[in-house]
Amino acid sequence: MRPARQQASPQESTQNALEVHLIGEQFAWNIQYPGKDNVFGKRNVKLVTSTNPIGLDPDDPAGKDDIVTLNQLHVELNRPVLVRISSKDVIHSFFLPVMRVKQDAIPGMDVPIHFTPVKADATGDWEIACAQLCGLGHYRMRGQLFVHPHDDFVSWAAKSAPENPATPAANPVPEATPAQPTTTNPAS
Ligand SMILES: [Cu+2]
Repeated sequence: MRPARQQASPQESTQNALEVHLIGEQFAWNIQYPGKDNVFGKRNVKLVTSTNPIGLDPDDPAGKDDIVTLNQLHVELNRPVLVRISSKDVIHSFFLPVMRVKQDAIPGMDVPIHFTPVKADATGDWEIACAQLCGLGHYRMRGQLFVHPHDDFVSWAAKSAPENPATPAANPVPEATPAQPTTTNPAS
């Protein structure tokens, strides 16, 4: 099969690139986009919660418009993509078979890789795999790559922009409801 990416020098490949941060965790890929202002909000591992998986700093104005997705990497056709890869816990490996791209995701490191998609596909059939045996849930650590023509990418970004700028995560996990009191009143 012909690869769905083009070969180019690093300089060519990162001009006008769409830059995203990809943060691996057991067992998912978190993806941060800089949003309309094109500036990434600061991240702090101490701020990581179930609703803020990448630890986006709520006090940083640059992060208010950031888009955070879970296991879904959306990119633009014919536009270079620069992915900065890191991990929250153990060593994972970001693997995009269709782009012939593979790079370890290492805690404490921020590793750039780039590719330019030259075929569009919005079916979700293009897999993001983890190519490092990273724990018991390794088998379910997979995502999808979507390559959109320019206009579709713009509308995806508009649709995915945080409606409430105070909510950093696009895929919040609901907090558990507090348990009901179990004490009984002996007088009743
Ligand atoms: Cu993994």
